[in-house]
Amino acid sequence: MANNSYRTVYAFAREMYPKTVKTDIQYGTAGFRTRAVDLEYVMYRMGLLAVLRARYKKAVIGVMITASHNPEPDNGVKLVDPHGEMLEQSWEAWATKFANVADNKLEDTINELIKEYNITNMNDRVEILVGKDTRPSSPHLAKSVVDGVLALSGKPIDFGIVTTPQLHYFVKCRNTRGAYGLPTEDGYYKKLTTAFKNIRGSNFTNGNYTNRVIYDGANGVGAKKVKFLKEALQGSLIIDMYNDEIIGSGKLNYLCGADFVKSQQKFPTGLPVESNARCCSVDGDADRIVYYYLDENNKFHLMDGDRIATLVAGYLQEIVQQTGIDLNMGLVQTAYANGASTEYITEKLKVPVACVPTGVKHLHHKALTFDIGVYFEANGHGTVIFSQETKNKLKEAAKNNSYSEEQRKAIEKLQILIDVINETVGDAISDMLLVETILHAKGWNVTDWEACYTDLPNRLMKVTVKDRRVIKTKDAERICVTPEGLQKEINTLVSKYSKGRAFVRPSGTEDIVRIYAEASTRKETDKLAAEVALKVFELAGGTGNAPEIPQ
Ligand code: NG1
Ligand code: ZN
Repeated sequence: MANNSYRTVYAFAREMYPKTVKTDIQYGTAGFRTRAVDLEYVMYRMGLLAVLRARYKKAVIGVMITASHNPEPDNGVKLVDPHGEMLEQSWEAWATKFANVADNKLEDTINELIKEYNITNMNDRVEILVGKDTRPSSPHLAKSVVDGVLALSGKPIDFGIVTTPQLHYFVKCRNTRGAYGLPTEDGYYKKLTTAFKNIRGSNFTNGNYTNRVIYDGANGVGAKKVKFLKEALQGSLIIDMYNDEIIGSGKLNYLCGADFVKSQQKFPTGLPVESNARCCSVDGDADRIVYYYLDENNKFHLMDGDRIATLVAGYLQEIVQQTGIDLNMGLVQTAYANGASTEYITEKLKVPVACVPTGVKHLHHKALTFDIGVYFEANGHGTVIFSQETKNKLKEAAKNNSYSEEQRKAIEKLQILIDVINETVGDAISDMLLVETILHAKGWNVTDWEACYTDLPNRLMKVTVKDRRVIKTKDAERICVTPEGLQKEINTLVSKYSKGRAFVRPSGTEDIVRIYAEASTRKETDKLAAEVALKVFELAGGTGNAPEIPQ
């Protein structure tokens, strides 16, 4: 491709987007994420990579600028593949290479990729959809992406401020030529809310269910977008929104949002205290959601991704049974899923559960192996995927008179439900509509929902070590292979506690080792977590102060 028409790529790189950071960064589970001021050249290069990916796949590709639940000075970028899914793993390595190569090697790297994938259509004017969250640094960084796209003669289409899942949806809509929905924001709201209203019917309440939810927008895009959603819902669901200072307030994700609520296990700032009122929080790019409430004694109760997953899987299982169609359904979790949720779903609901390593792409991938795959991370990121074959079966069955009227009603309901769901990726807005649909159908309030099972107390800890890569794991991160002897020590500690479980793994997004523990009481859980943390500290080269064991 050493072609004069691409001179702009290198001129731009040299003059406008020189590499300003020496240390390497890595395209991880959540793309690139770091301080916004260090990202300009990375964005430009991701614009280039997106064009190459689009030419290789002969499809529309997305680029989303966000740092999700991170604080405001950070930003980040992730690429969206043709079906609206995360960037294929083999290209993550290319993304890393593109980001880290010296300015004068950028041309060689582009040529290397073109050669490796034999990209011959270098003149195709491929479309790249660009979206961004509400961070003040986002518009500027979006311009860098657009410049990268233009430098390789791609066609950037800027969708402005959108949620991450909306951009994934747009990409899928574009690539299916509208079969998945209209690739516009209005199209998105219309698809989701039409299905939602259709299932709900004219009775907005049912049994213990009331159609009002208190919503924490994390001062981000999730707040901005819910305003449009509310209009489209036409009163079928009342969303009382808080934490909706959108841009420049400096409060994005601060003491609020899904990550704060889940990791601190605390009620967020800015929401009214109302006993037993159903509340939910989304994160900074609205791809995660958790529910919670405060009881009469102001005690905080969390309904995290595991709860949502069990609610959804249980309900779908019921409807599938009513359809009389043989469909295999599975729930995908990670090792962070609360043991009580796994037990409830396997023992009580009899839905098979698969456990995969942390990271949405692993969950998504596994969910694709079922006719209906439900996946959720405990932190509230998840969705449901229906295979094309399942959709075809439903379509056929809906026309088939050998099914009873009751069965056909269930089939129709399932078909409509699919349209409430954003299958491309976890989507806080769509997940909220799904949860509300199920609670409405069951006539449940938040305490009825919680009564399904009792979470085991759990604790997440971090330990800083010299090099977190010394920790290697297997069996979906549940077993630690190195450093030698660590797993044996963990086993000994765990065996002292009733319902004890613990595992350790290196974080993919921070320079730390994470420790997870659960046991039958809070006191035991805290002790087990600290004991395991101390073993990690001792055997894996801990730095700083050693973890203290509570007495
Ligand atoms: P790491 O840092 O690898 O544990 C965290 C979350 C993941 C996922 C990614 C991407 C936990 C324990 N880990 O990964 O679930 O969401 O961030 O954002 O919540
Ligand atoms: Zn997010």
